[in-house]
Amino acid sequence: MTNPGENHLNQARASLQQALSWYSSFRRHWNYPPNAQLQAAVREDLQTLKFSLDKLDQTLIKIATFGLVSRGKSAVVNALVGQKILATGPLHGVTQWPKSVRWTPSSGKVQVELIDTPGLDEIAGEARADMAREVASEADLILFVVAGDITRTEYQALSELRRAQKPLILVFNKIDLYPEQDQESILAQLQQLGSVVPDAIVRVAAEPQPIPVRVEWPDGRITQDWETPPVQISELREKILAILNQQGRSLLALNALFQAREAEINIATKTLEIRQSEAETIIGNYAKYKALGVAINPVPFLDVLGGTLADLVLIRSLARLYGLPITNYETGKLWKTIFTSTGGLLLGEIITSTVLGVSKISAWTNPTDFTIYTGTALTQAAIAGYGSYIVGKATQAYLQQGCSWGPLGPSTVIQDILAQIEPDSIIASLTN
Ligand SMILES: Nc1nc2c(ncn2[C@@H]2O[C@H](COP(=O)(O)OP(=O)(O)OP(=O)(O)O)[C@@H](O)[C@H]2O)c(=O)[nH]1
Ligand SMILES: [Mg+2]
Repeated sequence: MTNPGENHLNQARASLQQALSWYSSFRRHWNYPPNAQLQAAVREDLQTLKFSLDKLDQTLIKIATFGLVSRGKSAVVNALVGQKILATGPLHGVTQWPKSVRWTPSSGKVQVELIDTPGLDEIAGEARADMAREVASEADLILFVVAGDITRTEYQALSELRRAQKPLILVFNKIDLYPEQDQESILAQLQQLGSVVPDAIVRVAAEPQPIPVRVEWPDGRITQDWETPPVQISELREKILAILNQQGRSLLALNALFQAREAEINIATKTLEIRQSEAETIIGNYAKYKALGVAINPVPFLDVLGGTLADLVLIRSLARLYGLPITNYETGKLWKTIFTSTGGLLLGEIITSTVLGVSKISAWTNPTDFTIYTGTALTQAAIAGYGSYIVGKATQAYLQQGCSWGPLGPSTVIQDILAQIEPDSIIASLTN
């Protein structure tokens, strides 16, 4: 049997390759002339897709620390590596910029890059939020470091990461400062948060501080000495290694897909934005021709058939304008809109012919009905035109979401992978 992780990597690779070939080459040869503004707007997103694909082949796992100032983020990295590489200290803001440390765990199968970050509350306002988002989106796994009860800022950051579906271990550091009983009650509170699975909360003492001890000498003298309690990091180290060995590949695959999903949605959104006025012209034209056709054509059945066909052609034209794929994502919804549009037309035909007592056919045969005919035709034309308009709008929404939800689309593959993951693992907690 093939390793599920290997499978997940392959699925992610296929998804990203499809996206890249679709957006970078296919779109260029599409019927519409390339739009320079659009190409510039999506360049970065295409880069993201490319980087994510490259990353899949490197099997280098990125683990980032995260948390407020002075929680011991840098100390946790040092303790994991077993060397004091990064500066630590009691002042807030010791770490000013993200720093990477290579870690080759003794089990040897995976390469890890540990990324230490500045405290979330260190860099001012917007810049802090941006940096946080950037590091988070790059990392495959996050070590969220707290040191006791959590603050509102910590809670908000945790919720944000959860929304972004980031695999995360909550590291409760500085346990040397708390007696066992206090540790237990803090732990219980952290478990109550609901932002992390209980299994993903680990207690550590990354850089325990010396404590005063009383020394009683045989001769009765009493002196005071300082002793440093032992570092406690092995539980965290083992947990990380277990995750990497069992699910490292799935983590890589998921992270690449999360990034691809964001990039693809960005591309679709920007495309829709930049092609907006062209789209409006197309929808407007379809609405006009459909209305005209319905007004002139006397046979109700043909109205409905022709109207539906016109809607389908409109969908194709919009997909073509945007260069976005027509997938099977929520096609049901789109069909429903088409039926509403057609149904409205049909209803319009029935009402106008019963209320006005005349159908368009009789107008063709009986000239006296002609004025009434004009009213009927106008009403139906208006309904038909409006129908095209709502189909056009529904198509835009459908195309925007569709690229990520189609076959091999990142959202589809993410859902697939998460469905296969063992139910009580840290990754599995991302599904809900
Ligand atoms: N008692 C105790 N102190 C710790 C522990 N880990 C770290 N510290 C201390 O907490 C202080 C902050 O540690 P850092 O590792 O610099 O914290 P940081 O989160 O990287 O802080 P910034 O870089 O400023 O955001 C230092 O004085 C550490 O010695 C621990 O397990 N126990
Ligand atoms: Mg630091």
